[in-house]
Formats: sequence, C-alpha cells, structure tokens
Amino acid sequence: MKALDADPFSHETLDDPWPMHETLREAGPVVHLSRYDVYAMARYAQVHAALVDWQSFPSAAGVGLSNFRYEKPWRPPSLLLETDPPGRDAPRAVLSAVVGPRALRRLRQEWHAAAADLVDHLLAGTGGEVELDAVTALAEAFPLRVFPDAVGIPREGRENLLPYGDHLFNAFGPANDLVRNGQERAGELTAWVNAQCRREVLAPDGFGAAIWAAADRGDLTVEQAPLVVRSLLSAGVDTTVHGLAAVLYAFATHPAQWERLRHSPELARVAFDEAVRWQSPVQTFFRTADRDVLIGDVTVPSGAKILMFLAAANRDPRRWRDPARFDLGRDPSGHVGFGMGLHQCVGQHVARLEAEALLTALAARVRRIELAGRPVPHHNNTLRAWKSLPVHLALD
Ligand code: OVM
Repeated sequence: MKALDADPFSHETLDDPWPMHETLREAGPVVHLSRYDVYAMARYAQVHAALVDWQSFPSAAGVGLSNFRYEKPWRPPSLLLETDPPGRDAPRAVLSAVVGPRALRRLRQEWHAAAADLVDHLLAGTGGEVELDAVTALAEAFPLRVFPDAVGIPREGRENLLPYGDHLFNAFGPANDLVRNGQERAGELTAWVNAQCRREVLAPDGFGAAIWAAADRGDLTVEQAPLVVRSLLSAGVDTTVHGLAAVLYAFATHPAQWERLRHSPELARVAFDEAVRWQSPVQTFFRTADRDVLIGDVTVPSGAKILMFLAAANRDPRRWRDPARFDLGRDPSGHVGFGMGLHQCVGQHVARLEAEALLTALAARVRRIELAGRPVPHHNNTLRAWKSLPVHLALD
C-alpha cells in the first residue's frame, strides 16, 4: 500500500482539489495518509462498496476526523448522520416522510413561483444585460428565501444558518485554521440553532412541526424530535447553496450546455445531479473501520478512520467517461455526491426541487450566462464552496 503525505485540508488542495484526487485514485484502492494517520479511498468502486457496507464502516464513531470512541464530540451526535441502525431507523423514517417526494408536492408550485419572482426582481429594469454575483444573488438568496420558511423557523437570526453550517462542515476535518477561526462564534451559533428546534418556535405547517407531530404519534421520543429538526438546519442550507453555486458555475463556463437547458428545460434536474457529480459540494466524509477489513491487499485496522473521497469517486475514469466534463447528455445517476447506501442524503428531493425551480426560472429569461470575473472559492474542510461567482446575464 502507498503512504502519501498529501493534505486534503490544506488551502492549496481546497483551492484546486482535483490533482490530489487523481494522485489518490492512481495510488491504489486504499492509501494511507500519513499526516493524519488515516486511510483514504478515492476510486468509485471502493467508495461505493464501503458506503453501502455500513456494518464494516459504521458512522457512529463520527464521520469527521475525530473518533468518538476516544474524543467527545463537539455537539451531541446527529441521530441521522452519526448514528447507525437500529438507533438511526426511526429518525430516518420520520425525516424521509417529512421531506420526501410526496410531502414536497405541495411546495412545488410555490417554490417555482418564488424562483420566478426572485429572478424577475433581479432582472427588472436592467435593459437586457446585467452583472451579478451568482453566489449571493442566486445560490444563497433562493434557498434562504424558501427553505427556512418551509422548516418553519422564525425570521430573526436566519443570517446564522450559513455560518453555522460552515463551521459544522469545517469541524469534520482537522483542527486547522478554518476550525479555529470558526470556534469564536460556534457557541453562539449552536445555541441559536438549538433554540430553533423547539416545538414552541416552529410554525404549525412546516417540516419542523411535522417532526414534532411524529413525536406526538410516538414515532419519535420528545428527546429525539429537536435533534431531527437540527439535522434539517445543519445539512439543508450550505449543501444546497453550494450545489446551486456548482450548477450555476457549470453553466457559466459551458455555454453549449446552457443552450441545451434553454431548449429542454426538463433537463434541469439532470443538470443539477450532473453538477453535483462534477463538483461534489460535499467532497468527503469519514467512516470508521468496525473490524480489521481487507481491501485489496491492505488490512485497514479496526478503529481506523477512512476518508471517503466522494468527489474523487465522482470523477473516477474507471466509472465515468470523460469525467471532468460537465455534460447534460450523460446519465449522472449512481454518483456518490449525495452519498450512497442507508445514509444517502435524506434531503436530496428538497435540493432537487430548489434547483429545478431556480434553473427553470433562469432558463425562461436568460439567453446567455457567462463569467464576468474570477470565481472566488470559499475554503471549507468538507464543502466545495464559493464566495463569489461574478456572472454576466444576457436576457431575452
Ligand atoms: C446532521 C448533519 C449535519 C451535517 C451534514 C449532514 C450531510 C447531516 O446534523 O444530521 O449530512
């Protein structure tokens, strides 16, 4: 087995992760990262197999670098992300129903109208040409307009959602400067998020109230309900924002693909999944070996942390033809950008609906979208994120 000195969490790597992913893939089915004394998988076949095999690679020791067997988690573990069956099953079943395709049907029209309204306001009176920051004006603005309302949290303090998520996703990595810089506000942000999970503050018609209703039915305990709401607020904002940023970045740099979407707006969902494959907004998660596990000719020892490179698997040439190409003509299904197996993203239908609404609204009015300046990445230990994406839009 190869041992590598690569640092997946350095600023250099976060700026441009793709060369390191290729190095890891080519080094073998599993490699050792000496800097952190962890193992890593970057090929599609191994990442997929390990994600599906939750018995050998459980999540309850944490899906970050820190091993909950030895270190106290910085917040009470998630009942979904950081719990294995059987404890995970009731929270998962409840949340799947609350944010599943059936439950989302009533939001479809409303979110399409909200997206059309947002786009109309951005383009109003611009005389056919406009420059804007696709991160703040679109990728952040749209989810922040619809998602907190759908959960049913009060308006006050919503500006805390993105900073909370940013710290949470940094905290899955090592205690580097990104984590240290976030620590200052972590207590205050966590307290705010926890306060939004209480039944009294949640609007009666939202996802949050539906989770509490499950507790009333006995499907969850009253101790579990606020933690399930916390998962929505933790995993549902930054991920979607940067997924939308990814698809907007993709179109701004692939004019022929934008043409194609304009011609066939029903491709909006495929476009979003292809962008999730292509950029992998969630780049990595760890698992922990539950026993000595033989992978190829390497024994990953019991208790070892293994870094799963979702992003590298999503560009593995063994699985994808011309993987670095953003192409609406391919079938991106099977990508591991939402994970795979029994922890696969429970909110993926929400994310797809947000993307479909926003892309449909844009495709109806925008003839051309192109970069108007240098995209500025936002470094995060887990997320592939952007600070800004200056774009020029030409209208119909
Ligand atoms: C959670 C949680 C937090 C972050 C990410 C995530 C991608 C879940 O609290 O359940 O899934």
